Amino acid sequence: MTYFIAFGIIFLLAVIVLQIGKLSELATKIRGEEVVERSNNDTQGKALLVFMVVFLVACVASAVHYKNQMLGYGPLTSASAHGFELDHLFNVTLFFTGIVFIITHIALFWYSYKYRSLGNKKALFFAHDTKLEMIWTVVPAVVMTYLVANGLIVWNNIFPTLTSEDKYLEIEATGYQFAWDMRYPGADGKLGNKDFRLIDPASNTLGIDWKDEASADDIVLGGADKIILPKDSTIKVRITAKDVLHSFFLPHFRVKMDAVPGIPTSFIFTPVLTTREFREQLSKFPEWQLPSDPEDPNGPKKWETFEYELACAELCGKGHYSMRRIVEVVSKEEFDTWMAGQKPFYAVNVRGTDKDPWDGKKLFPYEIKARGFELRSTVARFVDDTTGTLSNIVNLDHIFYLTGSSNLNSSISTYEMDNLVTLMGRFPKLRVELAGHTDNVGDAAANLQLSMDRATKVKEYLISKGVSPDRMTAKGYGQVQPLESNDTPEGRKKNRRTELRIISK
Ligand SMILES: [Cu+2]
Repeated sequence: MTYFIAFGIIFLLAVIVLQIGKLSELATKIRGEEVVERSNNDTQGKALLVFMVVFLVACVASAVHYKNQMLGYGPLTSASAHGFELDHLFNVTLFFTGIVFIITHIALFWYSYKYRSLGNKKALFFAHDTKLEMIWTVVPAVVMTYLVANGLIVWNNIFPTLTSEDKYLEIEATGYQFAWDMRYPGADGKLGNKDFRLIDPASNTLGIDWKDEASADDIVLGGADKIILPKDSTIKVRITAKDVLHSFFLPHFRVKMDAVPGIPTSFIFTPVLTTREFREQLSKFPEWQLPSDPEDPNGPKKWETFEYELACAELCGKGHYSMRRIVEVVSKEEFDTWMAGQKPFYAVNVRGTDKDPWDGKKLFPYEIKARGFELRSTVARFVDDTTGTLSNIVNLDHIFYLTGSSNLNSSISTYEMDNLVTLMGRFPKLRVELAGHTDNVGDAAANLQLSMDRATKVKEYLISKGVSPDRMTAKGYGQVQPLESNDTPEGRKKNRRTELRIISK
């Protein structure tokens, strides 16, 4: 309805303008053409002068009004180290172009007014003025040279070259229609290799090469997760794209770089304000005290709901807008805690599947470390326990045997047993029983013997590594103590196991 009324008003206004035009045409005929033309020139010249004043005042007023919502000023200072330099460059450029803007607009409208034709002046023939030409050539040339030189210096500063000695966190952003996949290097600090031929839409959208051991602990954050970054750490983002051009844009960090399929680009920056600190900075300005949802005046304020964001700055298709991601900057300690809680993509999605080049039989250094830590802390909890409620049994679920044999199957078993050796050294008073169990497949008596042989195998390994035989016994329980039902393959797999039973601590 509003649109209909607005359309009606515009239509009627058009009719009025048309009628006025017709009237002035008639007036011209009555009063004589020249007289009317001069009076029109006079009106137009004065109107242009009024327009100039209103326009320039509006420009300045809007700049003042919105100053606290512009990047690089007041609350929205740079959240990254290099951004301040960039903002300075921007402000210097704005200063010079602002002067030119005001001077040219004043000149444009002032001369239109001053030389409006009133019939009493003749145009001046003005061929040439060397001094004037020198001024309008030299002054812009000097200013431009200054701006360009400044720009080159800043460009060089914000694109440093990192050497292997520099400490930095290298992460990877892959843009595609229409999201970003982020990859973090995991505990080893290295991103694994990629090969586009390994891309599989179901199991490996980035084409990560699992044969590269550096890939094993890589963490992949899908489209909806927050991107977490540590404060005061140098971050190098490796930027790529899978389909069309995208652009990796972090406006609050003054980071922007094209993501080009086939040509990796990168950007190095250092966040200097956590999300919390940036919100505090915003909270000091009245514009950010308004409710973030205008419908809910008592709800959270704008500064409270502020988030850094990643956007795509290349119009890449109809879902372009949905490439927005929230970025959160936290302290280094919080970042490390967050990182420790992330599950490597390989461990969750690849290990043991038909895409796993290691056939599920490889533990990576970070996992061996983590497993050793897990074993030791479980035992430490038991040793320190005074309530007597904790179980004395630890399942050694990383020890595998060949089917029907006491021979060990994978190198993972060796790592698990090496961790046991460390454990026995760490807790010198510990006396343990190594308990073997089987599933119910086959003959019970044979299973009892097999479980005994398996437990003995582990004991012998520990003895060979220097653990005293007096501290360990090996015992086979056969198939009589299943953990789960033997009716399913998963259940049977769980029942075939070796346990560490703590006898005294
Ligand atoms: Cu895009």
